This record gives sequence, structure tokens and C-alpha cells, in this order.
Amino acid sequence: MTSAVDEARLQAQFEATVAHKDRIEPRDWMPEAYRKTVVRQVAQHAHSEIIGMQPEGDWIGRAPSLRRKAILLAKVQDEAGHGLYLYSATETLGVSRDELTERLITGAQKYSSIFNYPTLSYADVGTIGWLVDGAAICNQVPLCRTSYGPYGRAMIRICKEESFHQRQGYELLMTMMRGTDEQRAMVQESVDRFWWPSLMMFGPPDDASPNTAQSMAWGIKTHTNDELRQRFVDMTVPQAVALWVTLPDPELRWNEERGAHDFGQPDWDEFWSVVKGDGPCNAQRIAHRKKAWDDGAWVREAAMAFADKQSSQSEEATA
Ligand code: FAQ
Repeated sequence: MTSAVDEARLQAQFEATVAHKDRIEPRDWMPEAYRKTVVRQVAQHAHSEIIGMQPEGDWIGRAPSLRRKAILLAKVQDEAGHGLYLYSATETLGVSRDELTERLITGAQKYSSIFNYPTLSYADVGTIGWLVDGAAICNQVPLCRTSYGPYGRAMIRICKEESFHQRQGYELLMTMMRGTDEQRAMVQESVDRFWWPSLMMFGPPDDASPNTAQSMAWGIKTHTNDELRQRFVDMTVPQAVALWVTLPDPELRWNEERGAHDFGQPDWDEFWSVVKGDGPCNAQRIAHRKKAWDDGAWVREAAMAFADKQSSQSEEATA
């Protein structure tokens, strides 16, 4: 039982660690609200990686060459790995992967809105790499310095792989743009569909983001949603020019005074409707995940039975 004095000392220690930009580690004392916020964000991130396997996974069987298939398979497997690092980070805060999967399947926890849009053409594989992984990198590189140690360390590995993902997407689109008129039209059509949902990945505007202020004070987030969205637009515009595609925003232009691009706002009503479960693929994504989780139950049970047997055998041997 911690006394009020102890609690105040622990709180001061926690705040000093955050102020020095040192890491909070699993065994350190932390306010309950901090623990809950880290679990919420990391779990949502983990779910995004796992659900994010589905839209691209749809194209593994239809990739146009062995090389493209091998690249796509590797990328989708990487996303599974990212999900596992992140679920492991939440386990250090006392929440199991089973519990989190239950929260995902029942709709109690969210995952990134972007994965509720369908992949209608093969160009979408390239566009996801370029724009979706590009947005993920902008958002996640700063998270390598997040205050919770296991999350920050997972992000370092994840970001290295996301950079490869982004480049493979860009290279795929570049190859299509050097191809036929039909291929160029496919790329443009795909970019038109994914541009606005990619901007939504950064979350609501700062004045409509209930969590940003507290998460920044705790060092969980190091930039606001709007700051990162701006960084993404500024990074992507020259890449679009080099690719010879048009970004579908009539308000997009360089602002000399700000030294940054001005751009239009995504449809925030659409964003909230997708977040609340009414996007084009929400039901399909969750049904698929639930089926995979149910189908895998026997594997988890067998692994647990094997682990129990191993530990009782080693107990007998040491008795
Ligand atoms: N979708 O107050 P805020 C990837 C929710 S990358 C759905 O601003 P916060 C890689 C938010 O949770 C994608 N929900 O919240 C990949 C909150 O609701 P809650 C994943 C969203 O947390 C690439 C409410 O709205 N990346 O998977 C979204 O401070 C290709 C209010 O929002 C991450 O998760 C959204 N877009 O800031 C995989 C990065 N935006 O929870 C496969 C880590 C907001 O209170 C293929 N996460 N909401 O009920 C973050 O940086 C933050 O959590 C934000 C949101 C910036 C996403």
C-alpha cells in the first residue's frame, strides 16, 4: 500500500523522467491514466498493423510476376511482425494479446481508418506503399522517442521496415508510370482514392483531438496531428511531381511566407463515420479477423498444453 507521501514522490519522479526525455520502463511507477493511454495507443497501432495485412493481402494471389509476389508477401509478413512487437509492448503493461484481440473484435478498440477502404486495382499496392507507409513513417519516426521504453524500441525496428515498404510502393508506381496509358490511368485513379484517407491517418484536427494535449505532456506523442499531417504533405508533393501524378486537391499550393504547402481539409464527417464502424470495409475486416482468430484457437490451445507439459516435466525432473 503506497501512502500519499510515497505517491507524491513517485509522481514527481515520473514527471522528472518525462521532463528529461528519459524512458519510462515497465517496472517504473506510472500514473494509471498514463498506462491506459499507452495501452490504448499501442493496441490501436498493433491492431492497425494486423488489419492492415488484409487490403494488400488480397493481391498476393494476383501479383503480376514472381518478383512482385515475393515483395508483397514479405511486406505483408512484416506487418504481422510489427503487430507482434507492439502486442508484446502492451504485455509489459499487463494486458494480454488475447484481451486486446477480444477488444478489437468486439469493436471496443479502434484501428486505423485507412484499412477500411478497399483495394480495387493492383496500383493500390503501390499507392499503399507510397502514401500509407509514407504517412506511417511521418507519424512513427517521432514515436521512436516516445516516453514509454518498449514502445519506442519497437518503433525503431518498425520504422526501418516501413522505409523499405514506402520505397517498394514508389518503385512499383514509377514502373507503372513508365508503362502504358492504361497503367498510368490506374495509378492516377488509385492516388485519387487514397489521398484523402491518407491525410486522415494523422487523426482529427488538433482542435478536435481530445487526447493530443495530455499525450504530448506525457511525451507519448511528440508532435500534434496537424504538425505531422503538414510534414507529410510537404514531403509528398515533390514525390508526386517526380512521379507525374496529380494530387486531387485544388487548394494545394506552396505558401512562400509559411515555407510550407497550403492544402484542403479532408471530409471529417467521412472520417468519423469510418472510425465509428461505417466505412466501406469495416464489417468485412473484423469478420475476417474474427474468423482467423477462431480458426487459430486450436493452435493456441495446443501450444499452451505443450508448454504446461514441458513445465510439469521439468518440475518432476528437479523434484
Ligand atoms: N483511425 O485524440 P486523437 C500502419 C481516434 S500505420 C482510427 O487525436 P490520439 C502501418 C483515436 O484513437 C497506422 N481512429 O487520438 C501499415 C481517438 O479515439 P479513442 C497506425 C483514429 O491517439 C502501413 C479519437 O480518434 N498507426 O498501420 C484515427 O491522440 C501499411 C480521437 O483522436 C498508428 O496507430 C484514425 N486514423 O492520436 C500497416 C500510429 N485517428 O482511442 C499496413 C500511432 C484518430 O480515444 C500497411 N498512433 N483516431 O477512442 C498515433 O500516433 C495516434 O494514436 C493517432 C491518433 C495520431 C493515430
